[in-house]
Amino acid sequence: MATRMILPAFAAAVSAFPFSPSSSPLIDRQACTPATDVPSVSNSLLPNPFIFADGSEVTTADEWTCRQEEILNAFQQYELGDLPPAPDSLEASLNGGTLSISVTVGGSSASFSASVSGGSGGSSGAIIGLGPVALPLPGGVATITFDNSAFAQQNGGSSRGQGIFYDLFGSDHSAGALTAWAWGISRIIDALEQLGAETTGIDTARLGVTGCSRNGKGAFVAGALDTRIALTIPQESGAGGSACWRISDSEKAKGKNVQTASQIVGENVWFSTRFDSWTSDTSRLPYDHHLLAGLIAPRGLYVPENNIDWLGPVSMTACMRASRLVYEALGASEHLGFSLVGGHGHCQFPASQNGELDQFVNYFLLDGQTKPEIIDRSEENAQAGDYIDWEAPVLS
Ligand code: MCU
Repeated sequence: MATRMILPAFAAAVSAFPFSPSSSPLIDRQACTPATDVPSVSNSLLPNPFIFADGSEVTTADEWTCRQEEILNAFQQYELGDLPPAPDSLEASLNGGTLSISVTVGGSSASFSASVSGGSGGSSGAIIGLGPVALPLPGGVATITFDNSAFAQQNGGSSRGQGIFYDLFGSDHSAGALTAWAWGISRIIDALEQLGAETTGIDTARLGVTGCSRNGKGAFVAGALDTRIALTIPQESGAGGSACWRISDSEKAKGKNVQTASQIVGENVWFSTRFDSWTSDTSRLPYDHHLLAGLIAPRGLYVPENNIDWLGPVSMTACMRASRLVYEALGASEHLGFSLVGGHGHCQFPASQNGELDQFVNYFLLDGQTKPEIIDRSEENAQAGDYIDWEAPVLS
C-alpha cells in the first residue's frame, strides 16, 4: 500500500507571526545565571558534569538544567561558535510534500525548504534527517529531509562561511557548520509548530533528528541545542559526536588510527575557528563530549556506532558510558542507548540493531507505551571509570 502523504497534493497552508521568547531553542531550561565566560581547565580526565564553573555543586534536577546552560555556553565558546537566537520573523508553508521556510534577521532574509513524507495520516511523530534518513524506521513515522550541506557547506576548509546560514548572518559568523545546521533544524521545528498538526500531520512533541557520520555529528549537536527534540539518533558520528576529544587523543598516543581534534579542524569546517586554539591540548577544555550527551539528558538519545578505528571505538564507548552517569543521576538511564556493533560498512545500519532502534522510535516518536531497555552494547571493554575522577549524585 502506498504511504499516505502528510497533506493531499496541492493543499497549501501559510502562516507567519513574530516570534515570542518561548520560541527560543532553550525553552525549557531553567532561568539561572550560569557562567557566560567559562574558564579553561587543566584536566586530562573528563570534567565533572556536576560541578559549576564557580565550584558549586549540582544537587537537584533543576540545578542540572542551569548547569546545562553553562555547558552550552562552554561548547559555543570553545568549539561550536555562537548559536544565534530565533529569527525576527518566520513564514512557513506546506505544499504537497514541500515545507518552505522564509526567515528574516535584521535586514536580511533567506528561504529554504525541506521535504516531508510518510506519517500515519493523523498526528505522527517525525524524524528530521540531515540528508536522506538512512535508518530502517518502523512504519508510521514521517520523515523530513533537510539539505544541511546547502544550509552550511562542508567541502573542506575553503567552504567556510558558505551556504544559506552565512548568507543570512555573514560569512564571518563564528558558528561552524554543525551549529549552523542546528539553527536551521530549529527553524524547521518553528515552522511545524506554527503550521500546527492539523496542517502538517506532525506532532511536534514527537520529533527526532538523525544523520550519519559527518551528518551524525550534526544530528548530535542539533539534539543538544534544541530541547524540543525528543529523540536524537546520531549514527556513526565518531569524533565531534559520540567520541570524547581527550580519549581519542589518548588512543592516538597509543598508536591507534583515530580522528582527533587537531586533525578534524584541518579537514573540514564543522567547528568554529574558535576551536583551533584548543585542539593541540584538549585537556584545557572545561567540558568534553560526554557533556554533549549531557545537554540532551534526560531526553531520548540512541547512539548506534561502528568499530571503525577512525571513529574511535574505545573513545566512543567510554565517552558515552560517562554520559550514562548523567542519565542515571536523572533517573533516566533507559533514555540513553549506546550500541557499538562492527562488521558492516560505514553508515550501513545492521539488522542486529533494528530491535533497539524500534524500541527508541516507538517510545519517543510513536505510541510512547513501553520504555526502551537499558542498552549499553560494545565490543570494547572500555569503562568510563578509567577516564573520570567523579561520581554522579542522585539528583533530587
Ligand atoms: C565520521 O565522520 C566523518 C569523519 O569525521 C571524517 O574524517 C571523514 O572524512 O568522513 C566521515 C564521514 O562523514 O563519512 C561519510
